[in-house]
Amino acid sequence: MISRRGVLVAAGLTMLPSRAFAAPSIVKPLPATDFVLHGTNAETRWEALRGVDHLTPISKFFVRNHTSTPSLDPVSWRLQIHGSGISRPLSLSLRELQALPSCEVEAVIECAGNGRSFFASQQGQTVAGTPWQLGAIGNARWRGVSLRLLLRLAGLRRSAVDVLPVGLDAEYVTGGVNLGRVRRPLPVDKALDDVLVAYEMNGSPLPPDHGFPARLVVPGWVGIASIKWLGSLEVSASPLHSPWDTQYYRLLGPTYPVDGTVVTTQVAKSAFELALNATLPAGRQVLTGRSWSPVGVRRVEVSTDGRTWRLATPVSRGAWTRWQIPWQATPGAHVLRVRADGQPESAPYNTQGYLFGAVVRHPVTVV
Ligand SMILES: Nc1nc2c(c(=O)[nH]1)N[C@H]1C(S)=C(S)[C@@H](COP(=O)(O)O)O[C@H]1N2
Ligand SMILES: [Mo]
Repeated sequence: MISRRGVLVAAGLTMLPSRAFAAPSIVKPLPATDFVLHGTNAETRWEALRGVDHLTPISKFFVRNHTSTPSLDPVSWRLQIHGSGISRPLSLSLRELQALPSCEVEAVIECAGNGRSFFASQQGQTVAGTPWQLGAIGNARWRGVSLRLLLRLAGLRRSAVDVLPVGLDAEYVTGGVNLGRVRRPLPVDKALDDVLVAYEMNGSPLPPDHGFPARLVVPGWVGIASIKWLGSLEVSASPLHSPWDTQYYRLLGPTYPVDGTVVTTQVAKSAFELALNATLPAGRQVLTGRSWSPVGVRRVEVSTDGRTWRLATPVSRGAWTRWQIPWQATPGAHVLRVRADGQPESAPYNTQGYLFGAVVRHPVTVV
């Protein structure tokens, strides 16, 4: 039998223990060609998606962990559904969950802070949080049970207002304060709309880093809504809160009410499948990229000259749109821009740098 190492050597891959690539909080390998590490998180490099099909492969999907990926036993795991908003508390094993009617959705998971670094680099504004470029997003096909069905099975009451999904990862301690398990209330209206309790990602069992054995997938909403390593759902007849809706994931700043406003849905964004400051050869290029918005993308425009905009051609459509556009590249420094459906020139400032939906200036050098 050939060892894994032997296979990798035979495949011409230089051997470094995979630990050398891994952030200690993340299980899967994180090769530097695919990821930029930020503490406990790993950002997908856009240049690593060039030539990649419509869905983000699990191996290239960004990871956002408040602490670390837990190791959960699928045999003893249970999903508990309880609270004043239901009449029949449920405790489901993974087998029981998988035996229920399932459905599949294609949805992006995107961090609310995706693009945050551009508040500083484009708008000169200081904001708190992980300085993501545009790689805190991935698109997958998820299979699982609709949350609507689970809530009906649990005897959802008319009086129910909020659902609080709670993760089984470690309690989150920051600045010496223990904020408890990662959890964030979801209004019952959204819970009954298109939310999934997913146990498969791109046809495989959910991988450890993405929520094994089950996670919420909340299409169109900021990533924090899609709680990983789901352990329980509290359904309540009175409003529920957690630090993830009172302290984080609120738009705070001079143009907002004192308590801020809660962040729910995402905004449109676009990215080239190129590194910032990439070097390209002169001549005819095909620029490629992807644009996405919770309401779908109709029109993508690209500017290569700092003045005029040309329509890009869609390559595939779904939870995001892949597109391409030819470009006759001349030697020198250029700034590329792309916008979907009227993305604005600037993003409204908020202290935690959420929802950066402005057009990103993408510098490249042609030689
Ligand atoms: N239990 C739990 N769920 C979580 C998180 C977490 O740290 N713990 N991070 C959230 C955030 S902020 C985001 S952006 C997404 C990221 O999902 P991914 O790591 O599968 O890409 O998961 C969300 N769900
Ligand atoms: Mo996030």
